[in-house]
Amino acid sequence: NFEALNMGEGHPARGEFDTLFVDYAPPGGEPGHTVLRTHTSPVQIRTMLGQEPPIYIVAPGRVFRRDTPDATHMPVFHQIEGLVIDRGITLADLAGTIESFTKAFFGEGFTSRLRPSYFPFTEPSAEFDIRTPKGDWLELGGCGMVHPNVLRAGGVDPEEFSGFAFGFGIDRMAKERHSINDVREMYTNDIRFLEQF
Ligand code: 2U9
Repeated sequence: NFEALNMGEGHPARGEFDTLFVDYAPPGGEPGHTVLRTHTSPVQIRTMLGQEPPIYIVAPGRVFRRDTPDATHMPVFHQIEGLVIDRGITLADLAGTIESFTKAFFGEGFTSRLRPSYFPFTEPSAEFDIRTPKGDWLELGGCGMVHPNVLRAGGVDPEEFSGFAFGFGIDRMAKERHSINDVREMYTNDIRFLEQF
């Protein structure tokens, strides 16, 4: 969840994750040291450790952060992350993939843009926004070229391979697509809400 993603103990970026630990101890573990994953990235790390590149995967799943529920936050939510590792992968491949996804998911009238940002696990890093046919920009997720330290942590030689990764919140996408104004609606199982879909 942290070390293999270039966030060692004491890395300031760790403070941005409002992490949840549980008392349960797995065999050989200590109580209070089991972290509920704050992103689906451990899936990609295990994939890198378990198979040789080329790697082209998406990792959807439930993630956990210590947030007080409100209209835009839940302590349990869902992400989808993607990882590509191959020879000769560049930022152009990343930008093209995001643009193709934007048009396929939202419609031909939508476009995307990348805005420079920072994540410990990607370099360079960017936030990606989509532009609606009306001209409004919506922030959707983050992405970047996989940091050489992350490739190394996954057993991949950064001299031979490069890669890109992206991540976004599924709940937030559903919120945008269906004009839901409170994410908590998606967890309360109110039949009047569910019947609309
Ligand atoms: C590996 C290497 C790189 C995944 C990435 C983001 C940027 C990102 C957020 C979007 C909205 C999380 O749900 S959210 O709050 N995600 O901004 N995720 S790059 O980067 C990886 C993952 C795995 C091995």
